[in-house]
Amino acid sequence: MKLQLSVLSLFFLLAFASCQQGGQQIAEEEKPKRPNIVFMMSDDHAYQAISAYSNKLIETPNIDRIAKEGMLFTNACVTNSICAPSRATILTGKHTHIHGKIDNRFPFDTTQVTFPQLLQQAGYQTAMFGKLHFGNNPKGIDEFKILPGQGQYYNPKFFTNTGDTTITGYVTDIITDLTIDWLDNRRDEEKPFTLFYLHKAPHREWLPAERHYKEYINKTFPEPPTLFDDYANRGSAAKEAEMNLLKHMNWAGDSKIEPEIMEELGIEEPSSWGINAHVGQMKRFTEEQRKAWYSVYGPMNEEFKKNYPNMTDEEKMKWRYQRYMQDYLACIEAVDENVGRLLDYLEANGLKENTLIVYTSDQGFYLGEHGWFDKRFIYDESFKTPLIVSWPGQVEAGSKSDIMVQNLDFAQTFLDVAGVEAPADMQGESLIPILKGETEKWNRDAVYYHYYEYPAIHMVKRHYGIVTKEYKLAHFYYDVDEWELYDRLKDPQELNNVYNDPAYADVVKDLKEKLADLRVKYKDSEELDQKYIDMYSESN
Ligand code: SGN
Ligand code: CA
Repeated sequence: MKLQLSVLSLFFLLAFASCQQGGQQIAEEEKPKRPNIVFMMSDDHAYQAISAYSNKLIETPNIDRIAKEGMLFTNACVTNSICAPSRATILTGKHTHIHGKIDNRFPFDTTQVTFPQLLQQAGYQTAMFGKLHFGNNPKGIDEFKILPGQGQYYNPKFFTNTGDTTITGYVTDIITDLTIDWLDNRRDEEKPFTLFYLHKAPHREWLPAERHYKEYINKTFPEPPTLFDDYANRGSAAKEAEMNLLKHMNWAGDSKIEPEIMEELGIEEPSSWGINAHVGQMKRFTEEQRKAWYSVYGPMNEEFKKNYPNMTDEEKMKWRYQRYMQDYLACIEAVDENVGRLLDYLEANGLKENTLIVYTSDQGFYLGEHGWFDKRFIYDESFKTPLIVSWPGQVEAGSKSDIMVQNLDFAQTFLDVAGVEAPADMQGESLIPILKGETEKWNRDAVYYHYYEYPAIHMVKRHYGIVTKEYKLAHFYYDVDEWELYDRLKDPQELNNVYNDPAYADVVKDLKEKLADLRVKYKDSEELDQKYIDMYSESN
């Protein structure tokens, strides 16, 4: 009898257990899987060079795929248009005066919380490949392979969790290989993931992949209407900035003119490192890579040598613009091809449905507008940044938003996607309401900007400002005290500073108040401006 009972109870026990298990299984299947996040960012990728924004310069069919499947932001911008500060803002969700990485040189206080740490703690698998340029290794990342500092285009070195490694080949292709290798071999299928796919290209000195040399060196691109800007009707900052294609771009380092030819022609490099950068680059090449380079860039040099003595300044400027665009856009071509490779991988492996994909840059860039290259200014081409986001089933395919969003908002957006509560001291807003078309939940209509790195390379003066869809008000300080106001709707090229125009007196008054409020809201102040000036002088 005893035995009979225990057999019976064992039977019930087993039946109960299996029933329980089945229930749990159903519950788990029903529980929606947390979305993956793929954050793609290129360095210095101007929105003018993405065909989803404008196809005047280049077709980028693969980056455009993200726009076709998701949302294109036409008014996305940064808080401080320079690399490392922007990256620190993205990771911390804070303005640069709060996280303290105000420029490329200041160190980042690594005790601060960055969003990957929070995602990792919440059970996300995290990985990062490419250019971080942050001064430190990332925290909260399970596996990383990042370029030291600015990184190299050819045969680059990488820092990894386990030591250094140098890989032969072209950086944009290698970063993609590393990314796909991780997805293929070390992704934990049990966990959602956050993947950082970070290109060095198209950062200066714009070295294309070998396969694009020939095609691009023969191309001619339309000139921007402000290529010969004389900076009239603006303040001293635009006039004094050292970003002019003719005057400040390096002939060897940037335009790829051989130092011997420069010497023969009596051309001097505007900055001392230009020649070294070029010579160093040529030395990095393998014998085969060097041959391929000279087979295309050699004849270009010969042609230049022949023509230069008879060129007017205007012709030189035009030539430099074309030379610049040929290399810059060839770099983008490789980025686009590789974005396509990664998207194909995600698609082929069923990883697109439940994944939020972002394509962005660490800031905008001048492609000859105002006669410039580089960034830094609050003016549109550097202030605005490309931002394209897809998330199947959540974001309407082919949608657009002109809401003023910032890189400040990324951290909270990703935490929101993952269902993780953002720390209260983050200063952005989750973009999820905008992405889901619930724009009535969004009420920010002005953004704050503050640039610091001065005096330094490119000599763009310190300034802060407020930007709305209609206006831009900026205060340049430190060695000047100048205000500029632009009417963004009437003067999209920002050629006329109307700060002193009586017709705009009310606008100025109103924006100055709003700017003061923003400085309070984001905890910026004259004391902080001064503190950063003092710290800067001490570090020099
Ligand atoms: C380098 C570049 C500059 C560029 C900064 C910052 N010169 O110094 O043109 O503005 O980086 O760029 S280079 O000749 O050394 O390339 S950032 O993207 O890292 O902020
Ligand atoms: Ca950059």
